[in-house]
Amino acid sequence: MSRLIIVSNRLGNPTKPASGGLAVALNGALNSRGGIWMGWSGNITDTAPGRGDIHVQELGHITTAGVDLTQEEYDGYYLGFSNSVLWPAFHHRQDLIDSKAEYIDAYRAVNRTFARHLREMLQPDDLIWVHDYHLIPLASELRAMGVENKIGFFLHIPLPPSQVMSAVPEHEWLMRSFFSYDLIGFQTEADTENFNLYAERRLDQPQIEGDRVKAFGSSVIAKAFPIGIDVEQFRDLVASEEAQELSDRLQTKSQGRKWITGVERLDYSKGLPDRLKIFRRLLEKYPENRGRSTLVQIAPPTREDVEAYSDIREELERLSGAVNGEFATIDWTPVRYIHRNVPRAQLSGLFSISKVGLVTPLRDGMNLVAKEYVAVQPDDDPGVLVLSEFAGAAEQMTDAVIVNPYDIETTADALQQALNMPLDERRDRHAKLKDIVEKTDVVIWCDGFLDRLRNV
Ligand code: ADQ
Repeated sequence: MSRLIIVSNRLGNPTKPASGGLAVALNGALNSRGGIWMGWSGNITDTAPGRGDIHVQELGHITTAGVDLTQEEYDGYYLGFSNSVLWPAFHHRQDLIDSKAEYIDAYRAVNRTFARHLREMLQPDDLIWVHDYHLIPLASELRAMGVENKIGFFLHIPLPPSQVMSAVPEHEWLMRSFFSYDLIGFQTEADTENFNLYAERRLDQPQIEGDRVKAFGSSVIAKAFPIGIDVEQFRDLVASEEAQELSDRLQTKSQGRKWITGVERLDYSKGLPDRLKIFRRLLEKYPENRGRSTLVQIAPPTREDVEAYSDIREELERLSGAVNGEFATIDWTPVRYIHRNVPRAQLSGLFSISKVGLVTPLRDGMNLVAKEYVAVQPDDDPGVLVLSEFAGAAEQMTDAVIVNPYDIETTADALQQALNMPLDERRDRHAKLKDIVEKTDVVIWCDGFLDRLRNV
């Protein structure tokens, strides 16, 4: 069996129990085939830009290779082009693009440094799998160095329509670099369609045959591989003492109360201010929820060095303060806002007793929280998933209560409907959602992508 080479911005740590489903799946795939995981070491050094010292560690079947970045590279490649240009544009927030000429240079240079290190470690039949928007041009850099191995790419975030993509500086170059891969995986059919439409509208005489797109004298397979979660691992968490202890405590406290839960990084794509407005509207319009329904919003900090993130924390604190100021009573706090990471066992416990999982991003590649929430609902008395139509997950999870989070009024109505949904309907929706989550778990996703790549 050929070795597997994973390349991602963040380096996984195979020695630690992986906390996220993705890390578990990738560690599993690497362990069974043997291989290398290459990524940024997490170190910022003051060596000359482009040198990118590499730290190689052998851990059983797996070799990890961590590449250092200089401050300049980190600022331009990571904070700059990846998170101040591509992230906002790919989440349809062209207004938040903050582009400087040196960003794209640093982005190219870091991709070249990764490619240079990788080429030195490669064997002819290694299978290479590159992850996410930080590393789109990696394959074209490798091809320019003569690498002929099969190379696949998976985009974890959405691919926007061509009109939005056009806002990205040098988008033709970026889109062209996709054609150096053998296989590109997107989260949804909609993303795949956006890729094909861009090719049709903006490339010179592309040919699209099934899932193969030909242009620039090369061809690539573009296909949806919706990512899943590690269902078993998440269910084990909910059975843990830590999770049980928390859910017992909450249930004792919540006699006759309903918990509504939202969990995500504090990112503008996740629609957090709108969520608080939706909850406030629920309390205004359906006053029977006062004293009864509590929104637990967990939103740990993320990318605080990027300017577009600085306002959102303040806005969220202001909004949650305002809702609590207006509606709280001596013995009831409407919003519990936690701006920290919470152990995953506790998250699973909280999900399991929440009557509503409120997942309302304005744009999201997939959204794993929606799947985690469904995975731990009790079959006999399940809660209801309220899901934004703009999360990739909505393409698969059609039995959730699907909402448009920009429309505060109808989403507040949908939340009220979810809180009062009859047991039969809840069970029916839950059974269908659970089936989808189980049938498309992360191991199936990982094997599906690699099988296809191997057979391209
Ligand atoms: P993210 O944008 O990070 O991922 P998501 O898919 O929801 O979004 O995954 C977040 C993960 O972090 C979940 O497993 C969640 O439980 C965990 N998490 C969130 N808040 C936490 C907290 N406070 N404490 C502990 N754990 C927390 C990107 C894309 C998504 C895509 C994934 C996977 O933006 O659209 O689904 O990659 O491809």
